[in-house]
Amino acid sequence: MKRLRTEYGSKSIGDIKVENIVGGMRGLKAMVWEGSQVDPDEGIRFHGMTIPECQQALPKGTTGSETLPESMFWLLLTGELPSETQVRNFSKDLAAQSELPSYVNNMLDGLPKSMHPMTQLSMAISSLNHDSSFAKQYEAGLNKAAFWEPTFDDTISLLAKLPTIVARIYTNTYLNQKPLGTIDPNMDLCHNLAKMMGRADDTGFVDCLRLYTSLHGDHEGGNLSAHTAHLVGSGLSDIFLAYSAAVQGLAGPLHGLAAQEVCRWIINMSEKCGDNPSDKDIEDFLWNTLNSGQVVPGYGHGVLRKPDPRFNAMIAFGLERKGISEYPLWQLVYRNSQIAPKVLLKHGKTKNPYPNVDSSSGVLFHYYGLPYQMYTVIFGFSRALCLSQVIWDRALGLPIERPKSLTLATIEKLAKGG
Ligand code: CMX
Repeated sequence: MKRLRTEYGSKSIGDIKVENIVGGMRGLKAMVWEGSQVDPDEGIRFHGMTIPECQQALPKGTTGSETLPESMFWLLLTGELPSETQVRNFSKDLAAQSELPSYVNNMLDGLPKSMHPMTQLSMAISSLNHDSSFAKQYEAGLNKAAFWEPTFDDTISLLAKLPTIVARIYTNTYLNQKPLGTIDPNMDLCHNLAKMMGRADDTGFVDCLRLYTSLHGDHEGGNLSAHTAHLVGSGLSDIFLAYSAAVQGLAGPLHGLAAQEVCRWIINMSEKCGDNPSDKDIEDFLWNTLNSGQVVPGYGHGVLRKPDPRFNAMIAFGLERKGISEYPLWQLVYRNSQIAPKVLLKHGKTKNPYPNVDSSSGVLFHYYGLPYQMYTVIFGFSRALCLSQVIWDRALGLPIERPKSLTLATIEKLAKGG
């Protein structure tokens, strides 16, 4: 980074158009992000590796056949593939830090069951700031060169505790009881999450969690949740504050909440059109949504211009499992993915008429019996993998983020050459 700064600091690698400014900063190259990069046609690469390459190369669990999010975090943070032994030890380190302080448990237990699980998630994460190693060391006078070290410790602590938080939100809200199992100190994050939800014996569910969590963790830096973590973190808020803000962003229906919205929308379709509707019925349902001024959830993307390879990976997971591929709602999702792009193209607004990551995930969780408001919470567990970048932000000493804003009148003046 030092070399880039000194040799190329004043070089231009693109210009800023008015459409970038008024168009949600689309396409503006404005951030350093090492772990992953998204190509509009090809989709995501994690340190240069495609999803199938990662699925092939990254260590899996001791049960099941899917990649562990621990492996993905290791790759994102270090740029290297971990060995199986390294991942097993990492899982054990995480399991050892999984217990929640009693104040977090008490707070979660006291929240109304009607409160959206995403609000509960964000509150629990934010409250962990009470024990932030970074916040404490900063207050005591921490050298800037060492910022990354307690940031790393806080990130590991958060990753370790997220399954415990998610399980407690689930059992409190939907089962009216405490988590159903305890952490197995020798098992991975997703196995332990399923165990605390009382579902460790369902290996399909555990594998679905592993695949989902590995793939949803990072999607370069500009997406709303990752960018929020990076932005809030740039002011040296600790990881818990930065990530709780990211989770608030993930809770928006145009971003992570789409996971639950897709499922609600597909259930509406099946209620209206039946389990086995004709292509025409599906088209009519799509037009009905569009003509009433709503978006088709699970379609479109700020960067991608082809079907999302994460969508393809989750669909492949369903196709390989007989029970899922025969599940009526899953079949609707699958058929809709072949019809919706044609309708959206005809509608002529969205730049990307293809399914995005949220299109297929919700219905898989529905198959495994999860209430739909939990889908984005699992997304929130996964997206924490992107905090690998905030550790790097601190190691690289990146400054507080502060882009320039302009009034409409100034933009017009500049555009006219004034
Ligand atoms: N259905 C209907 N209209 C859509 C659409 C969809 N799925 N996707 C985009 N459009 C519309 C936009 O609303 C916009 O309309 P206006 O010009 O009237 O404002 C127009 O098409 C152009 O939008 P775009 O440039 O193609 O898309 P954006 O980059 O602005 O937005 C996204 C991207 C994802 C917010 C948008 O495609 C969308 O709302 N999709 C549905 C919600 C969704 O699935 N979100 C999850 C995304 C993945 C994630 O972050 O988790």
